Amino acid sequence: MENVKTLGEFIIDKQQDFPGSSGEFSKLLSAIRLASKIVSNQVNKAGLLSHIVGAAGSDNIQGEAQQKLDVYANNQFIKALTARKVVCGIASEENDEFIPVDNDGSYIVAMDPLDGSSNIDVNVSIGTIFSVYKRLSPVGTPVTEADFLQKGTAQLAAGYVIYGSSTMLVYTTGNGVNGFTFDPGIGVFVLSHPNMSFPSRGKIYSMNEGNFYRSSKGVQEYIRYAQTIDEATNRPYTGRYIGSLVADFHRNIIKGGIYMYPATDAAPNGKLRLMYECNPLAFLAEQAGGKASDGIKRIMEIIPTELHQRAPYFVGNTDMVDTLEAFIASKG
Ligand code: P6P
Repeated sequence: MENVKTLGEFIIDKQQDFPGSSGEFSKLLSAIRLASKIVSNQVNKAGLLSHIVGAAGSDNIQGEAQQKLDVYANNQFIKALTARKVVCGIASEENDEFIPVDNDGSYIVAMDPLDGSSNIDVNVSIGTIFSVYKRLSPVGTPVTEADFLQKGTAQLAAGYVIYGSSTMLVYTTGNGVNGFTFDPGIGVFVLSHPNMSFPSRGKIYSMNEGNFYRSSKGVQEYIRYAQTIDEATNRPYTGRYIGSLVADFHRNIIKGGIYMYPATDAAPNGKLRLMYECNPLAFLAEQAGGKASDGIKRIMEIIPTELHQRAPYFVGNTDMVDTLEAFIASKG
């Protein structure tokens, strides 16, 4: 394969970005790579494997019916990360408590193993979202909750896997964003989207507009602004909402846009989880020249107090998030 760089080669090439890391970080990313391939294989058959698809009969901490593929994906990522002995603890949307792994591990992983899983049965793209931190407690001791409750600005790496028309792994270690497409014919992820960045301007807004009247006046005013005809400012924008965060985010980072999940009267802190949805995508967004906010401040500056805490979330082109924040500042 001339001139094709695989994810494995890329990880090794970039290893020098982690001085002092004796390849542990590369092992962690390789574990995520492996689990992504395994989950992709099952997701692509989801319509066929009745034993995989459909509610698992259990609920997660959010009280949401767990789809069997949720449970399967969760187990695969936990197993792959545990096997590499570089992770001391894992926080997952599917587990009420954090999972202690290996006292000698140096890293923490927070993840949503299969986001958007309510879309599995209707064949809509879904995704995995992950975030990596250095532990705060001493190596060799048991992991603590404080190891997880770090600001998003402390992330070492973040990324997502989108299981769509093709499976892609997109991640950053703080030196830009790179996308890799899985080639099932040879079983490797190949670099297909180097140095991803938002276009200079965006005109897609992604929000469940069923929440319009449940949202603040500032959010309502922004939606009306997006719908107003004004050719000089490229409006009306285009509404696109898949109902799968990773799919909406991935489209917007490529085409330009803003994803919005505001606080509503039904969800006063918003719906999305800070640790394993908002922060990892915020890291990617900022590395791609974009912005991520809770409507008032930088999302990665929020000091977490709970593992599964939620936050209002606006992420995408900087100019679009700035405009949204201005409406909230003036209208509440
Ligand atoms: P709603 C999926 O459950 C999810 O967490 C995101 O992937 C998605 O963007 C959002 O919730 C959809 O929520 O309330 O619009 O159905």
